[in-house]
Amino acid sequence: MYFRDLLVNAEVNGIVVPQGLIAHGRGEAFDYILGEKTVPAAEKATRAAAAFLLTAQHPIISVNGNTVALVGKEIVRLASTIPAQIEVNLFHRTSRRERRIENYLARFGARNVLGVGSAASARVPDISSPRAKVDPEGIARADVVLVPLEDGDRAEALRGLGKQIIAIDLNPLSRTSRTASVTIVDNVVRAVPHLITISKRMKKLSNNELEQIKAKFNNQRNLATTIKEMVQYLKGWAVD
Ligand code: PTJ
Repeated sequence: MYFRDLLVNAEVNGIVVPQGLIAHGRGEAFDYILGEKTVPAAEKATRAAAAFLLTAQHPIISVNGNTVALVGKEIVRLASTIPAQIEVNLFHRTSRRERRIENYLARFGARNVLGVGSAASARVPDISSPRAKVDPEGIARADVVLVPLEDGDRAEALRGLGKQIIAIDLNPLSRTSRTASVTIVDNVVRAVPHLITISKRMKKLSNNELEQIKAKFNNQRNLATTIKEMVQYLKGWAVD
């Protein structure tokens, strides 16, 4: 099934919101400019992301409707690989959607999904959207949070709380991309399976080696490289 159909079906089933379909279209436009492939800068960011996740004390994978519809099964596999816990955190929050997402993830073996219903009893300060509501056992006490398809406000607020943020966002110019500690500029449908493969491989590295990968990574520089890679790709089309 094509990814668009997955999203449309998930919208009918109450997992994705209509706004999620618009967000996906925006993502697709950036994906064209990447050549619909994982560019070297994304490869580098994926290694850094794996290093952050594997050395975290309390890593959390934050999911929304689009992420679950596109890579729900892979998110559950990533959570067991790291290991990390999954928390539902929605921009357009309703308890019905939260439960649907929880049940959908349970099909792939997810247990104890955080952030559902009254479990999201803590608040991230300085966020006006329902994304402020977080689980005291999850994002509230996390040191590293993976946020696929995020909005800039929460990324900034979580950084402000001293957390390391790993974003997956096809737009290298977005506030989320600019704010995160590590931004993987790639489509979640490629980025999450790739992150699983890389994390499995990097589990064999020592703590010291993982810390070195983290220390060497510079997100702003890597985003600049991504933009150069996009320009390079476009230049390939601009021949007379
Ligand atoms: O499920 P909810 O209620 O939490 O709502 C989720 C959406 C996605 C609707 C909400 O978070 C939203 O409105 O997001 P934005 O502000 O449109 O940002 C989405 C970002 O994700 C944009 O920068 C897109 O380029 C990017 N994006 C879209 N599809 C993908 C993507 N990045 C990676 N992979 C994709 N498939």
